[in-house]
Amino acid sequence: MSSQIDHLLDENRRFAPSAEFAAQANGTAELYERAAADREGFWADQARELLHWHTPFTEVLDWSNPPFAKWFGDGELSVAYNCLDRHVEAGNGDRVAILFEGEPGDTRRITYAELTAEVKKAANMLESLGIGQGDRVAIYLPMIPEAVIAMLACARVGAIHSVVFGGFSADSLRSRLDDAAARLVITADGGYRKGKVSPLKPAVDQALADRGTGAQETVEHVVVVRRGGNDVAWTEDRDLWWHDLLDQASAEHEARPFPAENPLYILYTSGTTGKPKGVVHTSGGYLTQAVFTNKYILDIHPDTDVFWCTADIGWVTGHTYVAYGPLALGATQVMYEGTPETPQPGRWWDIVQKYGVTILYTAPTAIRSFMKQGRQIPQQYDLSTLRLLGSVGEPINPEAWIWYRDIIGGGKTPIVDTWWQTETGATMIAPMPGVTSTKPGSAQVPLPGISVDVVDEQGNRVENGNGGLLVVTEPWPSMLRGVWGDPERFTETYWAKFADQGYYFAGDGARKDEDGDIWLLGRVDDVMNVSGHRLSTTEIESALVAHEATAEAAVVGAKDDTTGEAVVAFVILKESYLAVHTPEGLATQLRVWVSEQIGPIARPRDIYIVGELPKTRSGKIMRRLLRDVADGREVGDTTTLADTAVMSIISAQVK
Ligand code: 7RM
Repeated sequence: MSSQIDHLLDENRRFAPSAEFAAQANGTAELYERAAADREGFWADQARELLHWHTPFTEVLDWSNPPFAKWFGDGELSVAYNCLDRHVEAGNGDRVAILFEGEPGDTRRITYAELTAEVKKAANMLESLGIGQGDRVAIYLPMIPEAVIAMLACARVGAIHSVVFGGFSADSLRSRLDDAAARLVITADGGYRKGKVSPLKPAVDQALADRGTGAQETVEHVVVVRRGGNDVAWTEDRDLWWHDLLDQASAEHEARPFPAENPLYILYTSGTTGKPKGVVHTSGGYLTQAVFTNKYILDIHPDTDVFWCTADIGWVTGHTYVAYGPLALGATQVMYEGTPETPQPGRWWDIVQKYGVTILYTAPTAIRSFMKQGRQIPQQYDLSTLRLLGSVGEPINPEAWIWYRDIIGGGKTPIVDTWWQTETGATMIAPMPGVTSTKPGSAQVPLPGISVDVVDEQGNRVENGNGGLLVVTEPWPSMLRGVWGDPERFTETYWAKFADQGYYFAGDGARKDEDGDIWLLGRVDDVMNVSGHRLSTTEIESALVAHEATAEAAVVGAKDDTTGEAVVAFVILKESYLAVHTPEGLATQLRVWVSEQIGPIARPRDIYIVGELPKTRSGKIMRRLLRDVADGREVGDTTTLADTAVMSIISAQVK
């Protein structure tokens, strides 16, 4: 089978950085030169410059037993000290670390001194419960400061946290608790979502209910943060209030160093099939790349910027760009608990205006949903403080990119499209703002010190202008160190496909353009084969979104007697178009449009106009479920969907 993916869509717009932006940017072209001259030396320099080491390392990379890497292996550091104490010791204790905005409108300003004190108390609390190095702690919390405090407290005592999305069901929680053999669960009496308190504790109770199963055996305590204020069922001796424990805990706690390779966290990724994989990240290398990318790709200046990454802490983006990276850098950041449309559709822009946010980092799914509502909503707010915008999680279609820059960024902000994965731990491919001229829709270039390529099925590099499979060709500091409890699955999933070359297989399709810039084309599993042509979901979706009536689109390959697979599109229309056009008329228009834009081969056989698309909590479209609908099969596992009702609505609509 050929891995060549046909290329259909050309995008020729270019945006050079302004002289003003380039003059103040952290990043410089020289970083690329330094890294190219000595990759490992470059990362060693970054680790020394950006972090405090209790015991300096002498070894940089140990790759003697691939794919099991060790970075800075004989060094020792405290991740929590790097994120907290050192800023206080440097005289920045009064700097605000977290500007918290609750969904109901309550606010908290937490300085570095205050955050450090809270984490010290929480670390003492963990130790009083017998939690120490290597123990697993599950965190099942809303987006409130306690989530970050709990993560950092685990890091401080050398325990391994496993954050589980607050939206996941009792079953998903249970399987994660079982797999990691968690000793402690930290949860809340609820969190605010869409104007209501959404409970969390009942799911924990249910996950621990069946006597004799794994989690029931290992979980000793459930610590409950009071947030929603609602009553909770209480299991005596097992359940404890967070505030009771913290009130009793001392605010003195020395940050002990741990080896650079001490595991920091497990984060479960569901993937498309099989049981969730517990991706393992460790300390020194992870934190190095986390800080590096916050500084040079997100261009955070800790003394002047107000950074806002909108990701939930249940997603890896919330680990690297809310909890660890910004805090290790000493930055000030906004943390928002609720949903974007509560209590009104302009809530995010209200927050940007209120706190003077300068850097916004969010996902294409959010941008497209704002496009759907229309520009008149953000235009009611003063967004002029924004100076840089970031995108993560999916390919950002050129139309959404341009809208983001024009409507949110006032036509002047650089946009950094950052490609990475739970497994990579931090950004791998992105333009460097102030250095790279950006191209709407392309993540463009690997970071300094990161080596990626696009190859065919045999692992041969493809020429510029061609598509294939994205690989990482050299180990990197924040790479996953394994799959929890399953080294074979680690090797099999990521390293077996290109074992001869020793490449990491990312599972994404990609193309290199004539300049060698990288365009992500979606998951390889989602690539369609229409009459022998391999078509990427991304390009057809981008063409659909480029039509003025379309807000969002998902494309899948459905079984077809004549062409093998046929393109089937699920499309959400902009609100203003729904009122004046019939769905049938628009579907016909869109089929013609795609044909004109990128060629008849990509013309959708069927277009379904829908109200919602099935998405994970981090906003990724679950095309696998749409494929089930398009093929007329029963819809598969929907447990990781943000809203499980969506699939029944779509199935009913299609029938
Ligand atoms: C950070 C994160 C990883 C998958 C990855 C891609 C897709 C992420 C981009 C992107 C195109 C991007 N971690 N992806 N970022 N595709 N351009 N800038 O999303 O583990 O949840 O997902 O997400 O398919 O493999 S993740």
